Amino acid sequence: MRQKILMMGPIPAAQMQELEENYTVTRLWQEDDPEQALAAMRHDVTAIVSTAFGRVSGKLIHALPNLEIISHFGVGYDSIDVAAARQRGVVVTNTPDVLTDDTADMGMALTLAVFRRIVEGDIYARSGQWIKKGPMPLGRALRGRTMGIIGMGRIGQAVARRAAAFGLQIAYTGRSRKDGLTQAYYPDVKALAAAADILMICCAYTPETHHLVGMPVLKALGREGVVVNIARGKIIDEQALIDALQSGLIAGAGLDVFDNEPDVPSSLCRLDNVVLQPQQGSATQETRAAMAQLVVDNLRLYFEKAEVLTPV
Ligand code: 8YV
Repeated sequence: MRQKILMMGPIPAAQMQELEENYTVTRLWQEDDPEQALAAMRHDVTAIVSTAFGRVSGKLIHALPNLEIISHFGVGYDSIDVAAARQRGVVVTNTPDVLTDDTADMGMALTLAVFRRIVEGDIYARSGQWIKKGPMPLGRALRGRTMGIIGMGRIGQAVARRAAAFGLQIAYTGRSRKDGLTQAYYPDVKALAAAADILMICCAYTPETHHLVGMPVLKALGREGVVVNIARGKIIDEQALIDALQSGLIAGAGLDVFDNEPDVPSSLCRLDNVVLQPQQGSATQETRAAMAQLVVDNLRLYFEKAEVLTPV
């Protein structure tokens, strides 16, 4: 009998097709009445494919008595109640490594965009302001500044390698000092912010990192400082960030993630000193295909051999 897969959101077409060829797939986000669809199939579902945008709650996990595996499309799995999955013996997998480089590239792209005013410059050139007003106001150089990285995991380290090539000094914070890393370690995020010009957020979203970057950290970062977030919106206290940007307490921000996606606060959209992206860190054709393939391969291996490639 074919395994029944509950999909919480879309993955690229080629891997979607592969899933549909091998399993019975329900696209929950396209159901007219998702509650009713779930109730009708809850005893049949053996696997969930989840994305960052469809929460896999403990309630959902417990409502599916034959669920065996959650194959998540993404490296960050804060949208899944992993404790509830473990309690039920449900395997959870994610997609690390394949998205590291693109996400790190986004961190540098946002940093450069803020310092060199890339988006403002694009608007200036397109809108004819260059002709009307002459050269636009100057940006700021990156070289010689210090980047403070919150979360020196795979993505944080990939950002650090890129930042070093741009002439930046690196410091970091995290749960502990990482063996083999020579960059300055700050156990305290406020001390890191005080030492940094750019605060680069790369850590996982957990109860410990909720609103980790709030007003005290932003004050410590200071008037020349820039915040870049390529991790999760809720790591920043968004209202504090907006207040700090509006009042000039910090110089700017590059944001790929927000507190209540896809709703981006209009007060952020009105600011010139921020560059915004609709969660594009892993959003290249190559990386999304590799992530989706890992989702499919984890499922296949699990159902064939009770093994997985990338367990959480
Ligand atoms: C999302 C991400 O998975 O990997 C993560 O944790 O946030 C992204 O790569 C992607 O937006 C698809 O949901």
